[in-house]
Parts: sequence; structure tokens; C-alpha cells
Amino acid sequence: MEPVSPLPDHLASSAVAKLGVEEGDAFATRAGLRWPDLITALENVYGRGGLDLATRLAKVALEIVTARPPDLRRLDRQREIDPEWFQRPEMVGYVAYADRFAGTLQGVRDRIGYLEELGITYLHLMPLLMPREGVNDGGYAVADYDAVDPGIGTMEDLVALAADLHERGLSLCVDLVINHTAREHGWAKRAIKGDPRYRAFYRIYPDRDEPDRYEATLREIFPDTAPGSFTFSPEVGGWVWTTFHDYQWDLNYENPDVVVAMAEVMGRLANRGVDVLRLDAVPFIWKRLGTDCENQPEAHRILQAFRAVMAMATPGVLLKAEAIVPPDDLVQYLGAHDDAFRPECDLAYHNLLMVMLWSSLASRDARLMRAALTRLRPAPASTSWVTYVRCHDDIGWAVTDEDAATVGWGGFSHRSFLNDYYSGSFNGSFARGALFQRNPATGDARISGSAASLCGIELALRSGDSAQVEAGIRRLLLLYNIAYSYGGIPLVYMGDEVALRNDFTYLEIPERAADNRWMHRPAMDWVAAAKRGDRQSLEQVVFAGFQRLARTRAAVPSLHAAAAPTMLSPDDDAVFAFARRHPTSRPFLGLSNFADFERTVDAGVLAAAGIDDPVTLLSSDGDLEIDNGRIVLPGLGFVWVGG
Ligand code: OTU
Repeated sequence: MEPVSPLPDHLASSAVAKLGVEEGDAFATRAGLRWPDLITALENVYGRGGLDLATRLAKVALEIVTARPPDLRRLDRQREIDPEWFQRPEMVGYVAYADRFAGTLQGVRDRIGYLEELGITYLHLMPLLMPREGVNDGGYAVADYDAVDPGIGTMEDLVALAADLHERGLSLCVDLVINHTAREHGWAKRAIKGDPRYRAFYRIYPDRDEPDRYEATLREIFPDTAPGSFTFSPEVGGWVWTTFHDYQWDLNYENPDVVVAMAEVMGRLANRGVDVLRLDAVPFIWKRLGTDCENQPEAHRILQAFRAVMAMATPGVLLKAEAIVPPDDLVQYLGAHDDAFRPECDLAYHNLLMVMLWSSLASRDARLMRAALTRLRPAPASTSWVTYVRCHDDIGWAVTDEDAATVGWGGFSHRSFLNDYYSGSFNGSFARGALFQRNPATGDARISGSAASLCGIELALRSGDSAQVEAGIRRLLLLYNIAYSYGGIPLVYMGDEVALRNDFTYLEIPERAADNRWMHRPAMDWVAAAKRGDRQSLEQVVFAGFQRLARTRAAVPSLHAAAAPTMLSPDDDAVFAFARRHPTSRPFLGLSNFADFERTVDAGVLAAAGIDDPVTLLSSDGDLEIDNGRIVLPGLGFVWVGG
């Protein structure tokens, strides 16, 4: 292999000129370290143009660090010294829309105490940059990356919120939509005016020829509400690539100028105090004819380039991949490629775990979950998953035919079962969700619905069945117990901690009525939340359950993200078991019973986890019970065992 060209000398000298000896030298050291990654990634994508682009990006990195406020540079320094900061068990995340949680960014500042009460150390605020007016896909159609949605505040408010969070030991994650902009974004406006520089920011085709050829192999993301992946725009006189909605124009990453512009956007947001950038829809950023245009090797290379630039400029800032993709494509977003580890995103959504939680809950069977998770490659030791039960999107059933076959099921029939079960049409289902984007051509569909409603709490409350309310609570905590212990930063989706049910008020808002994902994006019910102090209320039981999960997690060193889970095979199909062990600590065993009734498993599972002197760390019921060599697990119960 040819050695890569060295970091240009002038960068190191201009760094010292701009930043002084100490900071300049620190920058040059980081840049020198990351330069080979940057240039390799870019030469791979842009060939001979790679060196030029790498040089431009390294300059962008220097501009970002030059503009970086001292308090954030200090945070960078701390995190360089302590690169495991986001992997520790005390990390627990909360995901909320600023407006729906607290009205405004100012309002969020006033609610930090509530988050602390819940044990939260990481706050992900849903899209908060200036969206287009009218329909905007919940903020995922951004008109200006440098302004905050005026409905929730200003950039100054964001800076103040980030500073408050940092002071109290929390970090802030913000969405950055990198695959597309709103057609009202300044870049698109200039493209519409005919500026060739900005026309080249998008993918615009004069006729249907190329679009038709691409569409032959593209997947429909929103077949119901936004069919097709191209939109004719009379303003630009052509067909614009629009993977999602017609008002979301895909950026053209074949154009190096787009990479530079997006790196600048990242730097400016990071310099406002954002710790984690959630990069939206990353699988889609590179298109290749004859493929589904998802998960292309170039998409990974570009993410690696962004990783390198940000590591040069803002070493304390993390990148999080939003890649909701089949299991075989997932771990690559954390840099684990077949031939080598190449630093990419630091965090990625554990979509497979999420899907398997719901699958096991409906089927009362953990075999598929065990098989699928066993096949998944572990996250690289310097990265972390984010583990979650629900999010603002639908649940897409990433159950492969291959995994389903290992337990003797058909992939399609199991996915159909899950849709029937969670939409409530399956006889005896406890769930009350709804189908999302049913595609009659393929028979596919996804599921909307809040965690509490999908767990049966909505139905049980409506029928006044207190035993079923209790079962619903047990289901909710059963799923979250795994999210809190399996490996990675657990994310609480706003409202789940007080079991908020589906919200149908979106039907009265014309821009939202066609998108039933809004049923699980309720406004925070602070009246319900206030009941967390009322003994034995639904809210109190659930909230206290979440508090215990966070508190216990924080005290178990083996729940460090670098300690990958090992799947165990207990002798009951309804029981999910995994072990973890951080090299510096004692082993951990998690047991979850997905059956409605008591089950027992051979206590040999303790030895398999490396535990000879079991201690109950946390459980849904009492202390670990072993009877005649068998561990007894109540229906929908779980236990965390330390050794
Ligand atoms: C994301 O989701 C967001 O989470 C959605 O809320 C947005 O609507 C969308 O992007 C467009 O900005 O297909 O069904 O693999 O699954 O990017 C949701 C990633 C989606 C995709 C994901 C996308």
C-alpha cells in the first residue's frame, strides 16, 4: 500500500499562528493523527480529488477550533483524557421534543431537575433547527441549519441550555439532518434561482430516464403518503431526488462542496455546545444505480471523513448514526467493517434489539431474539450502542428470513403476525397500536403506538382491569430492563417513564393528520407526571421502576459499554439470558421472562455467566429464588444478578 500524503506543513504552522503554541500544537497533533483516516476515506470516494478535499476539510477543522469557545475546549480536553466518558454505566438518555416536553428551550432548562430525578445524564432533543413552514416531517425538513425553530427559542437559548446541562453533568444531543434539506433551504433557493454551484448540491435530472432506472431497485420509504423517490420541480425544471417527502431534497454527496458545507454546519452546531450530533438517515447519502441506494460503502467512507474532521476540531463531540437497517448492515456504522475497524460513528441505534424486544413480547418466546442477537457482531470496544424500546418513529420489523428460519418461522409470516399483534387485530392481543405505511404491493407495514399502549396499559385502563394494568406495567419494565442492561446508552422516550398512552389529538392538526407516528409523540402530561409522588399510582410505580433501573445500572461496572453481552441458552424458550463482564469487574447476568406465567431455568446459567456467588442487584420481584437447582422467574419478571 502506498503511504498517504503527509499532513500539509502549512496547516501546522497556521494552527500555531491562529491558536498559539499550546492549542495550535494540540490541533496539529490531532490533525496529524486523523489525517491518514481522512485522506484514505476521501481518496476511496473521490479518487484523485480526495487529497484536495482532505486539505479543504482540515482547514475547516482549524476554523472550527479557532471559533470554539474556551469552556467547550476545556470539555474537549477532559474527554480526550477520559475517552470512555460516554460508555460508563451512569449514562442514561432521555429523548424529547423541546416543545412537547417543556414548551421552549427555556422551559427545558427549568425541567433539568425532573431529568435528574430520573437519573438522566444525556438529553436528546428532537429536531430543533428552523424547519420549513407547514408540513415538515416533525422538523426533519430543515430550512436553516444556523437558526433554531422560532417556536421554541433562539440559538442563544440553545447555547444557554447546553451550558446549564454541562454544569450539571448532562450532555446534549441534537438532530442534524444530513441526507436532505427542505426545498426552502438557502442552498435549494439558490439552486432554484439557477446558481450552478447550488444546483450541484442536489440531484436534479432533466427527464424520467435516470430516475426510472434508479427507481427499479429503490425501496419505498413512505409508500402511503410519499410514493416514489423523485419529485418534479417546475422551479428547477427537472426531477429532484427526494427519498422521503417531496419537500425534502436529497443532498448530492458526489459533490465535494456538499461535504465541506456539511462539515461547517457540524462545526457551528458543536460550537454552540452540542455534544452529540444525531446524523439522520445516513444510510441514504450515497446512491448507486442498480442498488437500493442504502448502506453503500461510500456512505461509510463519508461518515469516516466527518469523524476524522470532528476529531481534529472538537474531540469531545460524538457522532451518532441513525441507521435503521437490517442486522447485517448495522455494526458497520460503528466502524466495524469486514477487513478493519475504521473510526466512524461513536454511537448507533440498536435497532435489532428494539425489534426483538417487541417480537419476544408478542410471541412469549425469546429464541428468535437469542438467535438474531447472537449473529450480530459486537460493537467495537471504543463505541457504544444506544439501546431503546420506543422512539418517535414507527417500528419496522427488521426480522430477516434467515433469522426467522433458525427457529422454524417464516420471516414474512412473523412480520405479519407482529403487525396484527401490535395493531390490536390479533385475537387476544393486549396491544393498541396502528399500522403505519401499509404497502399493498409488498404486504409490508410498520407499527405506530406508544410503548405503554403497545404493552397493554391503554386497553387495560379502558376496560378497568387492574390485573391487566399491572401486567402492562410489568411488560413495559421488562422491555426497559433489557434496554438498561444489554449494552450501550439506554434511551427513555419521553413519557414512557409515566406510561403515557397514545395521543390522538394529531388528527385535528391538518399537517399531522396523515402521519400516525404522531400518536406516539404526545405532549408531556405534567399532571400525570405529578402523580409520580402518589403512592401506588400507575405513574409512581412506573417512574420508580425507571429510577431503580438507572440507579442500579450506574453502580454496576460490568454494564460499561465496552463489555459486550454474551448470549446464554437457558432451558426455557421464554427466558432471555445474557452475561456481561468488564475486564476490571465482576460478572453480570440478566434474566428476563417473556411468558405471562412463572418459568424456571436450570441454575447452571449462573456458572455459564461466570457467577459462583450470586447477588441480586435488581429484580422485578424479590431476591433471586433458586429451588431445586432451578431459578424461579415470575411471569413477565426480570432479575439482574451480580457475581
Ligand atoms: C428518519 O427516519 C427520521 O427518524 C424520521 O422521523 C424522518 O421522517 C426521516 O428520517 C426523514 O428525515 O425511514 O421511517 O435507516 O429508517 O432515516 C423512518 C434510516 C425513516 C431510516 C430513517 C428514517
